[in-house]
Amino acid sequence: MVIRKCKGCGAVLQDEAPDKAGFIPVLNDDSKYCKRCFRMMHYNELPKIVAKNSDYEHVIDEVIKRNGLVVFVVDIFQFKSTFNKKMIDKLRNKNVILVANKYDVFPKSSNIEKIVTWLSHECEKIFFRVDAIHIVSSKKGYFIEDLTNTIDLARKGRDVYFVGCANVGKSSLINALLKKNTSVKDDVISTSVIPGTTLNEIRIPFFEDGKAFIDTPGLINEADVLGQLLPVSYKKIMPDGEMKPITYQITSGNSVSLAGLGALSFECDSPISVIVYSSKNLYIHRCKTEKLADLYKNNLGKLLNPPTEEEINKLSYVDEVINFDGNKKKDIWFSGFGFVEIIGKAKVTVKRIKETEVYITDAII
Ligand SMILES: Nc1nc2c(ncn2[C@@H]2O[C@H](COP(=O)(O)OP(=O)(O)OP(=O)(O)O)[C@@H](O)[C@H]2O)c(=O)[nH]1
Ligand SMILES: [Mg+2]
Repeated sequence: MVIRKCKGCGAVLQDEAPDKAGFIPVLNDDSKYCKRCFRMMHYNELPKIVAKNSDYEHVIDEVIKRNGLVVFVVDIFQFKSTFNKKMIDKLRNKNVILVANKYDVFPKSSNIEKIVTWLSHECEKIFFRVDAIHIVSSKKGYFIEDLTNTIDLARKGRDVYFVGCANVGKSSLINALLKKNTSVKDDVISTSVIPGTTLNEIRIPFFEDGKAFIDTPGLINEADVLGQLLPVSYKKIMPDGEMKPITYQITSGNSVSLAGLGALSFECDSPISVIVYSSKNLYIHRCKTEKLADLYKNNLGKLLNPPTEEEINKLSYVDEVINFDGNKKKDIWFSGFGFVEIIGKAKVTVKRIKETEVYITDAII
């Protein structure tokens, strides 16, 4: 029998096990999408079966052995956690185009050339050579033509592989490329807010020479805040449109709470500026540092939401002290839900969910 794969997630179609990947009630020669993908596409249902990192490893190692052009997709809103070391180590010595997706969530006023320079600097710092850097929005279709042109030039008769962490928008990017360059109007590959939507390699013939776009499962980042929360909170954390930065003039003894996902407490000799870049659905709150512990004790899961009351029981927080010398504007990146720009000299106590990470960079904006 010919093995048929679901066009939405790449799983092998089967009509025997409803709880397993690739299930379709009636399997025949016309079958295209499994029940899971059909329900995601037509009823906006979230997938219950998701890829595991073993699926990612299995596919990516296979893909990397082949002689293809690699499009390494990162999420610009979660740059530090999706510019992932494990991914990078696998991609060294390959032909790589770095694509920073989700540009639509950045403030319209942000300077795209400066961001490209910033990205190339981040690559240089770790000696990661890329052939080109592109900033795009798969959702809005921004700069997809420019990326198409670069792929055409760099491909040299090869297939094009889309790789990266889960949820960065690899499948959305292929859908956007198909919509921009063919008569396709609707999404071809399944996408969702749940990390692990794509289950296996998906080959989409695209080029006249028979070569294809190839989607892959993403590496699930264990340090991402999503791993600590339930799907109800995901949509609040991911910006659904342009971020509206919130600027504070901060003096010593002030704190800023980022919903219930973390907080920053400041000690500084003179006032500093602090700019929070996150989803506008997150409740950002300034208070006196001496009140922060009570705020978390009394309002976590309520005013400070996410996390929801259902999620808080399994969460614990840790404090980390970071000193800023004030010579350069810096960003503190929280894995999964945004970043905070610090302008000035300060000692900052960062409260974060224990399993998640924070990263410091020069300011991106
Ligand atoms: N704002 C915004 N959201 C996007 C963009 N591209 C993708 N998304 C959203 O990001 C989430 C993940 O998108 P996917 O395309 O499923 O990501 P993926 O990298 O294929 O994820 P896996 O298959 O899990 O590895 C979905 O909720 C998308 O709607 C974008 O350009 N802007
Ligand atoms: Mg995908």
